[in-house]
Amino acid sequence: MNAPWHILGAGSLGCLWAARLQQHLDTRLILRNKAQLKAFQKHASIQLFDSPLAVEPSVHQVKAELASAKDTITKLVLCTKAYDALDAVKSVAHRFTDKTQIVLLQNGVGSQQAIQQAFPHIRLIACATTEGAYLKEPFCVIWAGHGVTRLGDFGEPKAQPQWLDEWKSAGFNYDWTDDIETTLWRKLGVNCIINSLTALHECSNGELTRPQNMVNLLAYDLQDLMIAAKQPKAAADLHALVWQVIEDTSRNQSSMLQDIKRGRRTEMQYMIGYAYEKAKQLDVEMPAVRKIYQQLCEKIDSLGLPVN
Ligand code: NAD
Ligand code: KPL
Repeated sequence: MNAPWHILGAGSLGCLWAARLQQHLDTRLILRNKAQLKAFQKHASIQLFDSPLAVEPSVHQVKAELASAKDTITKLVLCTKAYDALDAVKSVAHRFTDKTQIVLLQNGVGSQQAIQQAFPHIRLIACATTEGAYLKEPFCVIWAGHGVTRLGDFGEPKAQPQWLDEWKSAGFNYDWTDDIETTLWRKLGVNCIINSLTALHECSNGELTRPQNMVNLLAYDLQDLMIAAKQPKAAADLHALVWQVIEDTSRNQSSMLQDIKRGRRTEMQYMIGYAYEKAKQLDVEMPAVRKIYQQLCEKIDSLGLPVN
């Protein structure tokens, strides 16, 4: 009998992952508190709309529990925002064994290192996913964009985990890499530019053709940082990558703009904030990044949202 999958965080991606894994595998959702558990237990299921146009959801019966449960955790998918990631992992650490592996779905860079430092003996698998999902209501998820999840060992590359066969049988579109760090840095570059500028100008990704010059200046700065941080593969053709993503996602609102519009804390410190701090550490001059980071902090602060 395969060990169960534990999904920590019942937001958009957590509900999507739990609903899809549950179809083939023993899956448990770890909820935040007793109130959330009580709310879940009314239906004890997740509703999944396969696209924003889908009329009927599929319904998935999932077991739910709190972090304080006692059974061991072998395969954990961490589905919180980056700023909640470390505390969430700590909340279930009493259930880890020497076989525990954690799949990290967080956007940006920084949360993975924090978890690695706190849990150096746990196998961490980091992801960059283009899956898109949002909650219509609690435990009711719209699968807005069917994407691909690139994943790989955060730290020393090891043999591909056997559970990838389980993801395959659950219909996951994934792509294993031995160099997830390059993927994370490239995604960081894209997010630093697109998320920051769309949040500042309150525009769709496609409308970034207006501050075109700033897109290019930020890309030059970030390339300098990537070279200094010994990530030359991430720096290669960064401009072309960013313009390609702008074109491919032209009608999207970036996740940072969505957070700002909904009055929610952003993940800025794991995107442009990470780049800004890293540049200070490595003594890299990044005038465009500094300017946009400061403007973004001022805007977010003026909206009464946390800048950390
Ligand atoms: P979300 O805000 O919808 O969900 C996060 C959930 O985690 C919330 O329900 C929150 O209550 C829960 N949580 C936080 N701390 C917890 C704890 N200690 N115990 C239990 N639950 C806890 O976020 P999301 O949209 O699912 O995004 C998760 C991550 O995936 C983010 O880093 C995001 O940038 C990334 N991502 C999201 C999408 C998307 O389409 N939603 C796409 C790509 C990447
Ligand atoms: O990852 C994204 C985000 O919004 O967080 C991009 C690629 C910019 C798409 O909107």
